Amino acid sequence: MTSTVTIPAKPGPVSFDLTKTALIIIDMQKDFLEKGGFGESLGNDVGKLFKAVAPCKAVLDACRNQDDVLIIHTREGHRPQEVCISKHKLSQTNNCIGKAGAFGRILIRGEKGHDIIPQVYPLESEVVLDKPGKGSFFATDLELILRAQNIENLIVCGVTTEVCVHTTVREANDRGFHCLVIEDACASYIDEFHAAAIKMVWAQGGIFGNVASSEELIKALQ
Ligand code: TIU
Repeated sequence: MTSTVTIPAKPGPVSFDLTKTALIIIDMQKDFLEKGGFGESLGNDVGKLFKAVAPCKAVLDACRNQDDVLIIHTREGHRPQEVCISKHKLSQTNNCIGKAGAFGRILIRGEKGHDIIPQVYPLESEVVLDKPGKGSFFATDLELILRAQNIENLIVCGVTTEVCVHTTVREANDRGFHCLVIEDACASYIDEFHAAAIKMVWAQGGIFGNVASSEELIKALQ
């Protein structure tokens, strides 16, 4: 039985076989979305990311209703021993990692702030991928999981658009995965970076992939 859906998108529609499709939700963690975490420590207005929560939840629910779609949640963070922090330590402004924040040590695995916000909390059956970098493929078993499940297409949501979402999409594109980025289910602390990052995905004939709205995707899945 084929379960192919066609989704209107920029720069053109995409047809995805849902048995070969994964939803990947990037870093919807308290450390990025709530006050006192990593995002705020970098000087950002974390409230800006909240726009993405409802669309992200709607996409997650729509994909949960499709038995065929593999669901993956990522979390950016480091081991409590801080042995997997590398380039962050080199930065003068990123050196808050591991320091005490409102939700425990900032961006450290197992701390409250490192966890995913309740609105899109993973189910037991869903994959949770801990990553030490911006991209979801670097130093993780994501590619192994996707190849083992015959995944060819990725529906991508999460934060922030120009950092971890973009890095993941670029890594995925080079590995031959077709990415569909859900514009309103992604967000940035910096509005113009969100807009530019989204356009960079679909410009030049879809140089990194395609872009659709949550509404366009959800309608196609109904
Ligand atoms: N700083 C920023 O915009 N983002 C990150 O550090 N990580 C993610 O995007 N998840």
